[in-house]
Order: sequence, then structure tokens, then C-alpha cells
Amino acid sequence: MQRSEPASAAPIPAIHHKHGLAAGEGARPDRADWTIDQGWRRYTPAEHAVWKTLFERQTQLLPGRACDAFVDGMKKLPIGADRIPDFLELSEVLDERTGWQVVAVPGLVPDDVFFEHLAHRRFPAGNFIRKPQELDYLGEPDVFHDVFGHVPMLMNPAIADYIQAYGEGGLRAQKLGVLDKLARVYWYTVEFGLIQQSDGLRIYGAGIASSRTESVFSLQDASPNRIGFDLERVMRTRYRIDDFQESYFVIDSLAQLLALAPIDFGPFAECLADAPTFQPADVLVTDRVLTRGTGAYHLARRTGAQHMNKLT
Ligand code: HBI
Ligand code: FE
Repeated sequence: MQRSEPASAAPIPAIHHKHGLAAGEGARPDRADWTIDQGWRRYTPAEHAVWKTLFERQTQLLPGRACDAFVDGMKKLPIGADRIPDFLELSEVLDERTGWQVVAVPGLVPDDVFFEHLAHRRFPAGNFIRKPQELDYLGEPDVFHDVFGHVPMLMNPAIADYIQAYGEGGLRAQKLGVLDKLARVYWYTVEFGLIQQSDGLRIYGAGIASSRTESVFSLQDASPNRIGFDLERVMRTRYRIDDFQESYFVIDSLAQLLALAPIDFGPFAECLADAPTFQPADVLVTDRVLTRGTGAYHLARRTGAQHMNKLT
């Protein structure tokens, strides 16, 4: 998940150890592309156990919730409950199918570095894993989010091409100063996208698929809006990085994303540079609304009241 924070020179807080870009200049790896060795042998039994807990929790939740491509990709990959996956093993299978690789990074990397990797079909995955006392955390992307959430979808040819195109578009958008528009597309598709399958609404976004609570909330809670995906609409819509989304955008097929891939994201975003932006909870008359959300969850958060629709 992309939790962008400016790099800061502040000392590393004692409790939440920061990684990658968030950890400041001292944490910058030697290699210019920010890659590091995964260091698979250094994972402790306790770290593998955190993976196992997270893996089993999500594996139980995702049947009937994750989209077919996710389930199919997961099945074909060397990802299991018992150990944190080895990126070299993942890359072998992934490379054969869609030409992608998984490379290890210490955490968030600078935008241009991130895009450069994607444009070359390399997915940068954090090599660290969250602490047992923060299983549901919304922090930086760790190995569970990056591998469990993202890698299965990269086995799908349409997603594989789409994310590469996003990387190329990102590099251009950055030069044009319209990165915020592009980042919203990534957020509302790759991270928090839903897809309408013939047998029902399903998850394809990694931020949802790797979250126990959001994989239920995004599909079943009455609170959020669920709106048909539209590229321009999404480019203009702000998002939340600190809580569940107030709106999810729904695609009809992965081919719909593939159709966006040849679009030159950069100049397209530039056209929209001066268009007004929408708030996360806005519903427009032009929207194809699948579910009009009650907004109850975020309202309760703002007023400090208890959210009535208890999550299972
Ligand atoms: N770095 N490791 C990592 N993972 C991300 O998802 C990521 C990143 N750097 C920048 C970034 N995301 C986003 O801010 C861009 O997609 C805009
Ligand atoms: Fe992510």
C-alpha cells in the first residue's frame, strides 16, 4: 500500500520502527534503485508465525470475497501459511507467467524509484513484517501486504500490463507535476478496487485483500459508496490513507483496466489539472451508483460514537 509521507530527518520513534523512505536518510540502501537482498534466512520463527496468523486469517475470509484472478494467482504461486515466501521462488513462477519479478525494498521508496521498477515489471516488496501486536496496522507496506495482497494479481496478464503502464505513466506524470491524479487511480484500482463478477461483487485491490476488517467492510458494510469506475472521476477523487475508504470504485472486468493501459496517463492527468476535486464521500449525479452508502461508519468515527454495524 502506498502511504506517502515526506522523508524526514526526525529521529526514529522508539515504538514504531520505521522502514524505507519513512526512516530518513540513514536508511537509504546502497543501491540506487533502493533494492536490497530479501535476507530470507534472517526471518525469525516469530516472524514466520506472524505471517502464518495473517495468512490463515485472510485465507479463511477470501473465498467468495476475492475475485477469481486473485484466487487463481494465489493457487499457482509458492505462497503458503508456514513461511514468509522467498522472493526468488515467487519471481520464478511470476516471470514465467507474466514477465514480472518481485524485488525486495526496505519499505516505501521514492515515487520515481517506485515507478521505474513498475515500468520494468519489477514489483518492489517490503522485506519486513509487522509486529505481532499490530496485526491490523495501517502502516507502511510490509511483506504481507505486498506479497499476499499484490503478487497474486500480478499473475493476471491484464493486471500485469496495467501496472506496468501505471509505472510508465507515473514517470511522465511526475515530470508534469500531476502525480496526485495518477496516485488516485492506483489507489482506487490496484489498492482498493472492487470488481463485479457474474456471481457477485469481489475484491481485487491489495489493500483490501490483505486487510481482515476491510475485506468485510468493503463488500458488506452499508456505510461506503460503491460506484462504477470512471477514469476521470477517479483522478479527481481524494482518498483516505488512515481508515477504510468512504467510496469504492467498481470495474466490470479486468479487461476494463487493460483498456486503460495504453492511455498515456500523464497528459491525460494534465488536462484535469485545474478541474475541481471531489471528497472521498461525494456522490455525483453523473455516477453509476451501485450502492449509495449510509456513511454511518465514518460519521460515527467523527463523532466518537460506536459504529453500529459490527464487523464479524
Ligand atoms: N514504495 N515500496 C513502495 N510501495 C508503494 O506502494 C509505494 C512506494 N513509493 C511511492 C508510492 N507507493 C506511491 O506514493 C506512488 O504510487 C504514487
Ligand atoms: Fe500496496
